[in-house]
Amino acid sequence: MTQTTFTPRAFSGIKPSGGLTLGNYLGAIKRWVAMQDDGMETVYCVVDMHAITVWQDPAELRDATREVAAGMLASGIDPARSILFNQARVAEHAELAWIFNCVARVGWMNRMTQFKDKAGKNAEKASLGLYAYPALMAADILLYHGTHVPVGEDQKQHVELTRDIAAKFNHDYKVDFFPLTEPVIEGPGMRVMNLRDGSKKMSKSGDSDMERINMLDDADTIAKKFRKARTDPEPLPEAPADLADRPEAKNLIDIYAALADTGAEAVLAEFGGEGWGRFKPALADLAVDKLAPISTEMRRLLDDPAEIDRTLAAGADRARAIAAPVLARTYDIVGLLRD
Ligand code: AQP
Repeated sequence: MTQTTFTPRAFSGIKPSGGLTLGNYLGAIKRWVAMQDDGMETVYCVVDMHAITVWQDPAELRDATREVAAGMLASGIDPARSILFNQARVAEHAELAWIFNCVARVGWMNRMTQFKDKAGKNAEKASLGLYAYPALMAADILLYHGTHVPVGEDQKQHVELTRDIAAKFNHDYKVDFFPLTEPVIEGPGMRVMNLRDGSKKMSKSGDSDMERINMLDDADTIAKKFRKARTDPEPLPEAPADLADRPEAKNLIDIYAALADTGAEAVLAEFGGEGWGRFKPALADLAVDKLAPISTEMRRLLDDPAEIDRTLAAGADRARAIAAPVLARTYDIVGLLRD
């Protein structure tokens, strides 16, 4: 079989399961903007159908979908250069996901650590959608023949599963139709941790608001959250290697480095050996400096939700123009009759 060469195209998404966090910004959106600015073809999606794998209040889901879109736009995603839309507007995602449900194996799904984390001890009561989520994610990526998927470290396993689904589909149907996708994971701050427990990641839907920085937090709230962020009694170390057993300290230093576009080494060159008294306010100032322009623009955009909806609908039209022929060809390959 000859190997098809696929045009480089990035796909990534964010679930509107709550307001945007600093984790979404540093782990995902910041790099999405860089990929767009590098001239790569980029497709970015508010993955609302993923959000409903756990209960979402309908009115809050609508608000969160617009907030996530506003966050992407305010951070520099340009709808003229990137395709930006919400998943529910392009029905091909759900249709291809069904086919992938029939390609993926139960054994593969059983190995997904995110399902185990999210379902916890109540796996029997989790929705079937939460379990099948990685097949929908594979459909999201492969509908656009996405070759690059810029995600945080936590999503790496799902991107690897996307490769497995593509490879099995190509093998079973003796085609070379879906590309084998690479996760793109790099740079400091790629996994932003919970401010109260450095062993957990910062999440939109965590129990306490104090454990995360929301993109719409004001300056006082950001300062308060960093001031109260958990640390240990030791001073900041001189070298990054000494952060290995200090998850909370490492997290704050990584956040500083990511916001300043530098590395932990440079941060420790400035603050190493000191207590937290100077570092925490400096971190808060830096965060406010970097995030305030984004939150101000987000608020401006959110004042006109109809305009956000128009932007998402226009993006969906462009997305469908790519997705529909890929789905049609998939139906043909599988042997599903259609008009
Ligand atoms: N804490 C994080 N650090 C680095 N990257 C992160 N991402 C999310 N949180 C962090 C990255 O953001 C992109 C979109 O993720 P998502 O919001 O769709 O899904 P999630 O990772 O399940 O996010 P949450 O906030 O943890 O959602 P809830 O609370 O609803 O379960 C991805 O690229 C992700 O890596």
